[in-house]
Amino acid sequence: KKARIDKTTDRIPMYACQRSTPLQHHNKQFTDALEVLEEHALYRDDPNSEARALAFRRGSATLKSLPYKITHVGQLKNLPYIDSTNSSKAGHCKKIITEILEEGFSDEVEGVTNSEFFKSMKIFCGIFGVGPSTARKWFYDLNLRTLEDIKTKKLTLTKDQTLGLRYHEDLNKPLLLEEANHIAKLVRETCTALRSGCTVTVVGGFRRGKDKGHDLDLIISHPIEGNEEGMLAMVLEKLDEHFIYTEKKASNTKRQTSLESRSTMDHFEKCFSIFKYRHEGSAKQSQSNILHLEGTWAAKRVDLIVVPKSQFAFAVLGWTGTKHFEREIRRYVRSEKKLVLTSHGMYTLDTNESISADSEEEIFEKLGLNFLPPSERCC
Ligand code: DCP
Ligand code: MG
Repeated sequence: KKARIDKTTDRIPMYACQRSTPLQHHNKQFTDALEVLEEHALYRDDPNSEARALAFRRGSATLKSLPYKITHVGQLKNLPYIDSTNSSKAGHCKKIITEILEEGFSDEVEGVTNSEFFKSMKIFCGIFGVGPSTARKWFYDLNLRTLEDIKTKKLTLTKDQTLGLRYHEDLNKPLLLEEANHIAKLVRETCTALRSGCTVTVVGGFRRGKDKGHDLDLIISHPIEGNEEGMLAMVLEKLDEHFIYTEKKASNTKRQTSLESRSTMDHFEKCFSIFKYRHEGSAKQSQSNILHLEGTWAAKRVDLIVVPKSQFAFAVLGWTGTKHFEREIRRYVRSEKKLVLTSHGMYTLDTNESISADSEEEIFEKLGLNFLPPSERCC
């Protein structure tokens, strides 16, 4: 029944959603190199950069799924997106891996890593609110290079970017699992106190088993459809003193049902925020369970997403990631199943009929995929 889609070369399936990809794998030396080239491609602005970036990520994702370490070139034979007779992009991945196998490093990767462009873009894009196009403007048009340059130059900044600079040091330190659990607990207790039965689910990297991340992603829901409504405003008000910044996005349920707007961005009511995380021992917990902020604290990024029960399984799947896993499962669904998968649901490509599911397991099942737990989606 669970027919594997055998668009496979040898035994490694083509789509990352068809194979297990653990967090810890055997080929980090190669995947780190390929992901530098992916990142570099994403920083550049030419018509091919997106496709180039994707090709490096696909090659990297194949290597991450291998249950052994690559030690010689012969092992690259038939690997999806690495060994392909008709793709120059796969050839590029193979060339890099071969270089590393033979020389211990890749000239091209070293060159990129040490380039002024890459180094500055990495710094600029590491600022909350700054993306590649702003970063490129700063680099090329204004000749800026360092964080100091950004801080001293009188630039016109968005609200996000101003905060991104103000809390730069905090926001560029990884958010630790322990801290994430602390914040999740506070949000969960606040939500359930406001409305009994309310659920708060950790998604994103922490759900995949990472022990640190760039932010905490939380889905707020309720077992009774409709009871999630209004939760965001209430929880933000209740936890007001814990937030430095909140950027609310209204839900847009009208758009979600029309085919053309099913882009990668979802339409849930959500909030991108900067949370004021107080360090252990620096606060007293009062009886009302509100933490009193005293002493040292650090700014941490937290995303809250409000999801109605009927879309919950899809939202959890869509927000658990990785970004590449999401891209792959959606590509598989469209090409192999003639369906559309989003964080809101699943629909037939031709008639736009909705197919429901109550759990991630059920979604995989209905897609003819073997279930992959979050910890095996680390592509
Ligand atoms: N995601 C999505 N659409 C969005 C935002 C996110 O599909 N508009 C998905 C892909 C991500 C996950 O949600 O894997 C969470 O996004 P993050 O950017 O927080 O990524 P991670 O949590 O995977 O990594 P990190 O540890 O850096 O936070
Ligand atoms: Mg995250």
